[in-house]
Amino acid sequence: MDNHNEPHTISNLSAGLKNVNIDHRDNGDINMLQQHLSSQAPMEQSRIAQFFNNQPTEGFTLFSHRSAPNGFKVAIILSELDLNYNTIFLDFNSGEQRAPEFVTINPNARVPALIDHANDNTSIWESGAIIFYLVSKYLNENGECKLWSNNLVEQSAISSWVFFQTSGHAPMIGQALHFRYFHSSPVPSAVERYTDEVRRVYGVLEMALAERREALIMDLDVENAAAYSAGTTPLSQSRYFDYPIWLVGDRATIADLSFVPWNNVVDRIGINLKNEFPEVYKWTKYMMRRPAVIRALRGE
Ligand SMILES: N[C@@H](CCC(=O)N[C@@H](CS)C(=O)NCC(=O)O)C(=O)O
Repeated sequence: MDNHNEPHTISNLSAGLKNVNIDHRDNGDINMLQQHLSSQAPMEQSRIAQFFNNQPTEGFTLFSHRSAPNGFKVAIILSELDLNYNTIFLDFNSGEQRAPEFVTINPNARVPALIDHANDNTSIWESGAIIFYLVSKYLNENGECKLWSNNLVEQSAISSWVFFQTSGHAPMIGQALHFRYFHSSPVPSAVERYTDEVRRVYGVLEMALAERREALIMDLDVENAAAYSAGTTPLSQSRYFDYPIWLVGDRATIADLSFVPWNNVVDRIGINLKNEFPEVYKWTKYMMRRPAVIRALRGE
């Protein structure tokens, strides 16, 4: 008995396909269709297809979006390394991120993606992978890279922070923003869960930076170190209390810079870095003042 309530199975599908009959009598129609199509004016190519048909031969192309922190994360690294790059800001409203040509370079249909034209148009996707590609290439070509390291132990410490940024920091802020502003119906528990998780992540950063601050003060403010250790003088009185500190080593690396664009948007989920996470706030301010960061965030 034919039961219409049964879910459709593969055998329903193959039975249906058996009814599709392609024989020589259909060829006349196909020929007519082909003639009709070839008489039409050529279809206008999308700007994405045009780009892929005629790619530059040097420099990098960054695919990004005007309000995508993950895209600006990569722009900051390109800019800091003074690399020659051009940005194509995709239009999400018209679905450019799903253009077939773009999906061939990023199967996840998201920004950022990067093409290295000088390296056979090698394409890289996922912001973390792109950042590691850029600094590794730079290190190979120049023997050193100020944003990375040639020391294995330092490399692993830097990598931990970058992975933490891409897997713990960015997605939690993204979800908090989504449930606060874009979800189809209010879900207060989701807003609370993701905002709390973002606060937890900033707690981890604040603690790490505070430890770096203490180590720096003990190192540089030698004459007062004993008073700080004894707790008779608070660290905040040190002249090094506002001195720049970094997550790894004594300079800004990709560990630090990868956090900048997302730090810039957390006020929108009700987090006040200045009041709640003062070391994170000072650290972000230092990075936001760097000329290369300013240029990248302006989309220059
Ligand atoms: N894990 C990815 C996340 C990429 C991602 O989610 N990008 C967003 C913009 S920040 C996007 O392309 N959204 C477009 C869409 O959802 O269709 C990365 O770090 O590259």
